[in-house]
Amino acid sequence: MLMPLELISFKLCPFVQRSVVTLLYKQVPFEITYIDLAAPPDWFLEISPLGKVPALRLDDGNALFESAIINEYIDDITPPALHPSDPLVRARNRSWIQFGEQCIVDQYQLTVAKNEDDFEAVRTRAQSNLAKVEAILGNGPWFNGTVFSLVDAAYAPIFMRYALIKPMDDVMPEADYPRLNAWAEALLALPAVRQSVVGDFDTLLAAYIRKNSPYAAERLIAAVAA
Ligand SMILES: N[C@@H](CCC(=O)N[C@@H](CS)C(=O)NCC(=O)O)C(=O)O
Repeated sequence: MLMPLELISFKLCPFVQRSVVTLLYKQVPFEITYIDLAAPPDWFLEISPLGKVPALRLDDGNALFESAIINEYIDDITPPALHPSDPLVRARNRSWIQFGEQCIVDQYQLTVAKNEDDFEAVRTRAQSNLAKVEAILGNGPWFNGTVFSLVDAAYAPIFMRYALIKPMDDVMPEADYPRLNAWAEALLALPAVRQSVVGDFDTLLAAYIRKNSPYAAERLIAAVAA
């Protein structure tokens, strides 16, 4: 019998969102607990050695950390598997999930860039990394073709955030990234993705950007917050 799962979260975390997408897509019951990352509770630091979310607590006292690992565990205990069975395809999927972490970091750094030079440098790097994903994508609609996988869950948070800032800055223009745009469109139409963030996500993200970088706020958020 499936044990209740508790996902430890921060409302704006794209890595947490990878796991929420997986849980919702697989219709796995779970609870979500939000913590203050600036003042993490002791019990959290005991289960997440780097002090990072997501962490996943099981009701038998065990806990896991790292979004990619958590997602594989969720997938393993809730068949049918989203992760491919072929060892090479599975390994390749893991590689691109790992690469997606850098795409998330690029995107985060864009939202905290303090000035034009920083912003442009990060934007260039983000686009260069996105181009590497564009180059290996097939016809879709998902990363592996017709079958949804953990790679899809891993990239959905990136596309949601780029879609939010698109009215101000289209980092992933259709003309240059046609396959990424088609993939993003398919993902953002999925209920498991649409429901994977809190209701006031746009406002919270805008406030976060404003607080951390007035410069990035000016470049990115006019369209998502009054
Ligand atoms: N590789 C980790 C990255 C997780 C991560 O960086 N989470 C951020 C929030 S989005 C965090 O907890 N930061 C707190 C810190 O670095 O102290 C994963 O995939 O789970």
